[in-house]
This record gives sequence, structure tokens and C-alpha cells, in this order.
Amino acid sequence: MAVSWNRQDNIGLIWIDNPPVNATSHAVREGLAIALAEANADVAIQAIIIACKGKTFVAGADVKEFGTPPRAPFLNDLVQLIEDSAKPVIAALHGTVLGGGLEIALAAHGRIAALQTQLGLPEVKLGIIPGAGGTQRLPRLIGMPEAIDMVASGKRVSAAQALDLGMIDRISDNDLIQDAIAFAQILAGREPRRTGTLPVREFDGLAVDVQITAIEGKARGQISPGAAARSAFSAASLPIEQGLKRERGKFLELVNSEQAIALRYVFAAERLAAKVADLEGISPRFVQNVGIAGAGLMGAGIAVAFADAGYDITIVERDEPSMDLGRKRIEAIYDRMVKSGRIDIALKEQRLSRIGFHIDRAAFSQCDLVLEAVFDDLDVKQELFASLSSIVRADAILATNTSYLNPDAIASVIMNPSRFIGLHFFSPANIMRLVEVVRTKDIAPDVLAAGLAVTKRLGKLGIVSGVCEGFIGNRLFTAYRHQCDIMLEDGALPHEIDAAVEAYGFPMGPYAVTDLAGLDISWARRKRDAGKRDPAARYVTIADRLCEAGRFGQKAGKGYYAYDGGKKSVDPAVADLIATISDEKGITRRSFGQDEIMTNIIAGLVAEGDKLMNEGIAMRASDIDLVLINGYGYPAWRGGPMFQSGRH
Ligand code: 3H9
Repeated sequence: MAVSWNRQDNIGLIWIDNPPVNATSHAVREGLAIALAEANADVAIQAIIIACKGKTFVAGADVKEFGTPPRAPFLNDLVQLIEDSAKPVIAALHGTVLGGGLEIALAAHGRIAALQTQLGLPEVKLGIIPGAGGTQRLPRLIGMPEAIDMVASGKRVSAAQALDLGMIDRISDNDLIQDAIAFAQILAGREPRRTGTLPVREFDGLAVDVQITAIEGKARGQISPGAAARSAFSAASLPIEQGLKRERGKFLELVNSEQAIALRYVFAAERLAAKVADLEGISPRFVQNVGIAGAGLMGAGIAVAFADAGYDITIVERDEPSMDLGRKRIEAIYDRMVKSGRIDIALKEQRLSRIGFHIDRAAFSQCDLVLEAVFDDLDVKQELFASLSSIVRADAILATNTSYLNPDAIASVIMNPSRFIGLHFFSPANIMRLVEVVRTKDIAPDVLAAGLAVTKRLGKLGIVSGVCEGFIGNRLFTAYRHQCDIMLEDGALPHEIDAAVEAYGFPMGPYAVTDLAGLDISWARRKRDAGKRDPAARYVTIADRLCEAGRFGQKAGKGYYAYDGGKKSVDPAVADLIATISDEKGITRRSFGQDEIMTNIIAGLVAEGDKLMNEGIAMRASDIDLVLINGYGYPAWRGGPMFQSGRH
């Protein structure tokens, strides 16, 4: 039974039990409506609690029902029944109270949450807006700017933040149901406080206008964030009935939109990515103590990611000065988090206390996993792992963060390569969500499973990749850049390509990105690998010629663009150089429209995606889309090139 209820003295206790996440599937909606009516009809009952079995309160509407014909009772009507209940209803919250789950809670007359609860309205991430009163009731409880921020970003807040905001009434740090019953006894017999009848607190209208304009700009073509913000904004001017009607209309309009369909595909793809056929039934090898060799930019970001997820970290640097620099880098990351209000000083100290700094590799002896983030050079990495073999426990996992080297070649120096894995983080590692989990030749199944379990605990998205130069991400990025470079040589200019890519929804075009990252490292790699190049393949020399002219990007004050005092501008010298190169190759330059630019880029990505699949490097087409979305800024609301080309 998805919903059941019983009476404890004068309190009616309704239980939702719909694993895995208590989504409001049809059976839940129907059961809840019946239970609510029955509890209201029972004269012995003076207050009603809604609670959930399992690991979480309702985590939202059932996304699997989206796109299928809607079946009554609808969630918005059910939520209204809760708010209209003659007897006070208390929502007893735990786990992740999301979307429709939070909407149920907002319509209740009292809210109590277990200490670890997370609350949010993530609908925008599915290309929709809340459809059961979220945008109308949240501003009435927490105020307009805060509500707009939550509905437009989809971010979650902790129980403590929710209490501060006024979203919930109490926190339970003991037995949630006992505490909910005690709360219900206070409300029992009283006139319920209905959220929909509350006025929206006064706010600065001009500031909210600016806030919404910024949200729409940042969405870069995605409709739902702006629509959610505007729906919340309407709560200030419309009576609740009209506001709810307007919200519902927008929800129904968006739920079957192209963007929502693409984002639902991404949602399903993310869950699929963790499923690996030959790992079924395999328990991941245990990891709690994590060693990190090297605390440069990458190592420091990785250490912060692990510390934030509650791991114990041992960092080893080669000498005292490097160790001090590493410590400073990590402290600086935490200082920025404190400054932006993401954590407080106490949390910073708590997380830093998880990280130990050493200069002797023997400190790794008790680690469950040691990950290297040292210079990307085969000799350097082999020397490290050869020495680690005799330091770490025999069952400890060894991992490389290499971007381009062959992990199997690195593993050749260790005694038991079955414990060797690639964990390729993207920079900055504490922020970027993507991690390529590289399946090495001899890897043990529980080591691969551990790679996926660790990335999940880090809150990141692990995508399994086979071994090849650049893995899935850099192979795709190289193909993308190659398509763009060909268009440069054939007639386009860097700012035209960047403009097309940005208009498509990427945060930055490829040439602005390259200028930011610097042109020199890939130039060095191209020179090193010149002998490996396929002589039959078209080679574009523009990047090499820019480097020869000292145009290494932003740090040199010039690259694909000029940077005057850090301000980017189109540089005619670059256009001249590109025209000269086209001329030298006998190419008659022609113009490219934005659509053609994007068609070519997508075709290049799909062709490389097909190769990655045929070579067995990527497990499935949707993994390729996820890598582009989470590692390279491909707009999620478009689904990805494999999705768009019907290959998923
Ligand atoms: C909404 O509420 C609209 C309303 O405003 C209006 C309606 C009128 N439905 O992620 P996990 C499944 S929109 C169905 O690995 P975790 C998931 O597919 C919704 N199924 O676990 C997976 O199944 P499987 C707003 C769902 O512990 C299993 O649960 N809500 C749903 O890492 C485990 O998932 C959201 O957007 C769902 N809503 O994380 C919340 N959610 O094992 C989306 C999950 O077969 N969900 N499943 O692959 C999440 O963010 C995470 O799943 C959650 C758990 C944090 C809940």
C-alpha cells in the first residue's frame, strides 16, 4: 500500500511508502486523498501528520509519469485539499524534500524536519516550474527575493537554513515522529494557519526586477528559470487562486516542451551512468582514508572535494615549501567559500581538520585509496607509483588523475595492477561535477565500483571511460576544436564562432576558453606528438602560428583576442594572420552563419561520439552527452549532440 494511516490517541498519522524516493505516483496521490478525508472524518482526531517511510520524505512528482496522460487526483488539487483541511496537518520531513514533496509540506499547517533534511524546488532542472503551488506558497513563507532565488536555481537548503528562512517551524534532532506528535498536540484543535492566506512580506520591487533580469540572462536560452522566477513574482500581485492557476498553466505548457523532454533525458541518463552491466551485485571496495599526492591546483581542489564529502585526507608534497603552498591553496579555496557565504568559519575549520599535510610518502601507509595529482609526465608518475607499491596496504586502491597519459602504462610499474584506476577530475576539481572513471586493463570489479561510489559520495557525476588518449572528454573537446579550427581556416573568425556557440547556450565560446586556459600547454603537446599525426588528416596551423607570435592567451595579454587591461577585444591582427594562413593553403574564404557553425560543430561531436562508442571507450551514447554537459558547458536543456541526433 502506497499510503496507509492510523490513529494514535487524538492524532492521525498518515504514512507514504513508495520506494525508492516516495514520489507522488498516482497510487500515492489517490491514497493520500483518501487518508486525508478519512482522518478528517474521524471525530477522535484533532490533528494529522503526514510522514514517509524509507530514506526520504516525498522527493517530488513521479518523473516517469511526465509525458503520459495525467490521471486524477492531480497533485495541485491534493495540495489544496491539505491546505483546506479542517484539522491541522503537520508535515514530518526527512531526507530530500523536493519538488512536489516540498509543495505538500508548504500547504501543510506546520512543518517539522529532521536535522539532516534538505529542501528544495528543483523543477527548473527538469525544464518545468513547480506545478502544485510552490511558486505561490514559498514567497508567502520566506519572502520574495529568497523564494525567487530558490525556485529559479533549484538549489536545496538545509533544515537549519529552512528554519532561519521561515520555511519550516521546527527541527527535530531526536525522534522525528515523536517530535511531530508533540508539535501536533500543540496545534490540535486550533484553527490551521493556511500558507495561501498569508501576505507576501514587503520587498524592494526594483531589486527583484534586477534579480529576475539577471536570472534570465544567466539561463542562456533555458526557459524554466525565468518562468519560475516570474511565477513566484506574481504571488505579490495576484490573489492566491489566480496565482495558482497561472502557475499550473505554465507548468502544463512547459512539461511537454522540447527543453523539458531533453532535461528528463539528462535526468535518466545520469541515473543510467552509474549502472555498469558487469558490476551488478559487486560491493565497492571500502574507501574512507584518502591519500593525495601533490597539492597543486588540481590536488588542492580534489582535497577540498574529498574533505567536503567527509573523507579523511592525507596529502603528501615533495618538500616543505610545496607543502606550505598546497596548504595555502586549500585555505584560499575555503576562504572564498566563507566569503561567498557558502560555509561558515566553523565549517571551514572542521573541513580543514580532515586534511593532514606531510612530506613523507610513508604517511600513505593506512590509506584506502591514494590518488596522484602530480605533473602529467609518465616518468614522474611511474616513479611515484613504484614507490607507493611498497608503502600502501596491499588492498589499497591506486588512482591516477592523468588527462592524457595511458593509465595502463603507468600501472605497469606496480605489483598488483588490478587495484589501479583512473579518476580524471576536471578543473577546478572542487567545483566541476564531472569525473571520468577510467576502466584500466586489469582493474578488479570492486575497484571500478569503488570509483563510481566515491564520485557519487563526492556529489559528482562519474562516467566510465575506457583507456584511450584523452579519454571521452578530451577526445570530444579535440574534435570540437578541430571543427572550429577548420571553419576558421575556411572563412570564419574566432569571435564569430564564439558568438554562435554562446548563442547556442554554452557559457563561453571555444576561443575565449582557450585564451583563458592558455595556448602554450597544448602547443607543447602538439610539438611532442607531431610524429604521431595522421599525414592524411587536415591539420590547421592557426594555433601554432599564434603561439609562435607569443599570443599565449589572456596571461600574455593576447591570444585569439587582444586583452587591454584584462578587457577582451577583437584583434584585427588575428584576422590578418588567419587570412594569410588560408591564403597560403589556397583556400578561398567564405562566410559562416551561426546555424551552419553549430551544425558543423554538432556533426563533428557526433562523429567523434560514434567513434568512442565503436571503440568501446564510452559505454553508451548518453554518457557522451553527459560528459559534454558536465565537463564542457554544453547546454543541458538541449540534451546533447547524441540526443539531438537521435542516437540515445
Ligand atoms: C515535481 O515535483 C513537479 C511538481 O512541482 C509538480 C507536479 C504537478 N520520480 O538519484 P538516485 C528514482 S518535479 C521518479 O540514484 P539518490 C531514480 O530514477 C520532481 N523516480 O538516488 C532512481 O531510480 P533507479 C522534482 C525518481 O539517493 C532512484 O529513484 N523532484 C524520482 O542519489 C534513486 O535515485 C526532483 O527533481 C522522481 N522524482 O538521490 C528530484 N527521483 O534506481 C529528483 C528519483 O530505477 N531526484 N527517482 O535508477 C533527485 O534529485 C534524487 O533522485 C534524490 C535521491 C535526491 C531524490
